[in-house]
Amino acid sequence: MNNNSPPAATLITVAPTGAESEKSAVPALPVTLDELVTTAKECQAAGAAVVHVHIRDDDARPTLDLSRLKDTVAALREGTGLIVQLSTGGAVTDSFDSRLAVLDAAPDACSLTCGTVNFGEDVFHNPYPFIRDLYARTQELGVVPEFELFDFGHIATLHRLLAGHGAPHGGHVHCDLVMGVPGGMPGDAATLTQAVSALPEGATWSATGIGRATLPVMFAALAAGGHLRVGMEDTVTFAKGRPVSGNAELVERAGTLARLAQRPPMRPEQARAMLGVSGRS
Ligand code: KMH
Ligand code: ZN
Repeated sequence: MNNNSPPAATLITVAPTGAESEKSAVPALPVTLDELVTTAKECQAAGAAVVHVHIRDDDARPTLDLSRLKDTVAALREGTGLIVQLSTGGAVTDSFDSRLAVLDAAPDACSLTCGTVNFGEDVFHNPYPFIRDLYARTQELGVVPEFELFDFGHIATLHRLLAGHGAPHGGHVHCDLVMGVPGGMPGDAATLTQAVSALPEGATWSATGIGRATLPVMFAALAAGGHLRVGMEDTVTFAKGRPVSGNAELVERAGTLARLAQRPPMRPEQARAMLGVSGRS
């Protein structure tokens, strides 16, 4: 059970790019390092504290190239105060080895998905031995994981992981409910409530709704005392018939709703303290 009282502030994570949308179809998608750093700065100014990062190659295709990842971590640290969370999910076509090697770019934090899930027409593969190896590597390298939960079985796997392998680096469990993926749990208030009640005691959590689930999940998460993830990885439509113009407007909308809920956006240093991410030297 998870009976925490609502936090005083709202952690906003921005996921600006993802691996799925094509630049040709979504011209506002940040795909170069310059575009990524620019959007990250704008999102920090709008209230984000964490950036969840997928990168692209020179042809704007998803890549896990280690040298590019290292340059990306350095540039985001130089240009922003955001917590830099690299995706270890990558694209559905990425190998387990390349996903494990993401941690060698030494980010502050990483995503760690707790199970396999149908992903539209594809399958996002996360068998338990891979999850366990990735978790062990986060502990070895001192990277703070965020547990990505696309379905209820993933919550059971998170309990199994923590019971078998101990606390994460930083000592705190933070989860992200990814809702509304075709193949995962639906993005509605009833499902969110059930999922939150199954999280480990003391865990904090954010939620994100994919596509049309964006707004219902955001309202439900705020009502239930959760944190928020927004960004063009998860939705490219701001309102019916109106494409997102950039990530900052999604962060601004989340910040506005968080302030209305009397839980204003958390600053990066507050987020570091909550998540157990060490400060920059
Ligand atoms: N692109 C998805 C296949 C993560 O970043 O950890 C996986 C994903 C999850 O986006
Ligand atoms: Zn991602």
